[in-house]
Amino acid sequence: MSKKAAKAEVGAVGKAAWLAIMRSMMLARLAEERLVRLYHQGKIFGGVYTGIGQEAIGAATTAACGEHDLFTPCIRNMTVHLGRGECVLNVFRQYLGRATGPTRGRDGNVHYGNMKNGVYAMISHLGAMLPVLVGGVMARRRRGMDTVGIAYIGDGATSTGDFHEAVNFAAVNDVPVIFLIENNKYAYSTPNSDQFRCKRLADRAAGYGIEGVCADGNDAVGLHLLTRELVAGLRAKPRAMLMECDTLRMRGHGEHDDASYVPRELVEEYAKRDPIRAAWERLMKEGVVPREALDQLERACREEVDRAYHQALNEPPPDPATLLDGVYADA
Ligand SMILES: Cc1ncc(C[n+]2csc(CCOP(=O)(O)OP(=O)(O)O)c2C)c(N)n1
Repeated sequence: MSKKAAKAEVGAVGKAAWLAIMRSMMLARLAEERLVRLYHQGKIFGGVYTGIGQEAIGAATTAACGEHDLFTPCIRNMTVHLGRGECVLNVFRQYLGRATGPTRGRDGNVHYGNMKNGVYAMISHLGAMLPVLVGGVMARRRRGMDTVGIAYIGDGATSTGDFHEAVNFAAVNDVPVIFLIENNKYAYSTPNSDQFRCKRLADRAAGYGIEGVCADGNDAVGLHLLTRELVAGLRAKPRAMLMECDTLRMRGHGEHDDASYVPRELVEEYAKRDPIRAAWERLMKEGVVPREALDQLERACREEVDRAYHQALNEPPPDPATLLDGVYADA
């Protein structure tokens, strides 16, 4: 595509849509940076696993979808939650174990979702959410909805049996699901070279008889344009596909991990391609969103994160008398 055509395409999406994508990314970055500090102060219940450096993927792809579409996020997908309408206040409630949070102060802090937003609450078992999403999309389509699904998984999760079963089943039944692999090069400390022998994970698509595409996971603008096209294609002709997004985890597996096994040069290379800065610069350069609008958005996001954190902090933890609520079926 020529530079002129690419510019026209970016312009056609419109300022409001780009600002919404930027908002999801900025809110997630600011909220997660706050969560990192809180973790090291011992104020978080459980670990803290962030998607810092990977924000573009959830933000750009959810924004390309419709009201009835379905999503299964993983631990690095705060921008999937926010992109589908979750509020930062609920995020802090969840991590601070508040009774007012999505899981009412119970369960792991990443195990939340909201079906009103089409977002399933994840469980941590890698690959386990993939067949759930395939079934969810099939169920909605049988009810006459034109639902498409996006399943987000890491490179490591592609080595599970669940991944194979879900992709093969969706392929055979033409279920419109994008299996989106966030290849951030490591599954905890295991590098790609110890995980698979194919050149790209998207190459595996051929074995399932489906299409596989590769994308730059740090380029929110390119990723959004591509996903709009793919989602429209899947609605027109339902089918499964693999999408591999190249990215890097910019922190440890969780905050307990210093990631000393990741070469410094690799981290430096991806730091130069920070997804928020890259999108900011491109949108300004293309003349779609003026600098003032982005500056203003950033200020608003900082205020929102600050307000949400302080409000959540002042809310109550679960009442110990409710400990067994939801554990056994009520008579
Ligand atoms: C079935 C299963 N095996 C092992 C684990 C432990 N575990 C949690 S995250 C993780 C690494 C995940 O790597 P990847 O899928 O590449 O995602 P990333 O953390 O890089 O985003 C492992 C091994 C698990 N949760 N589930």
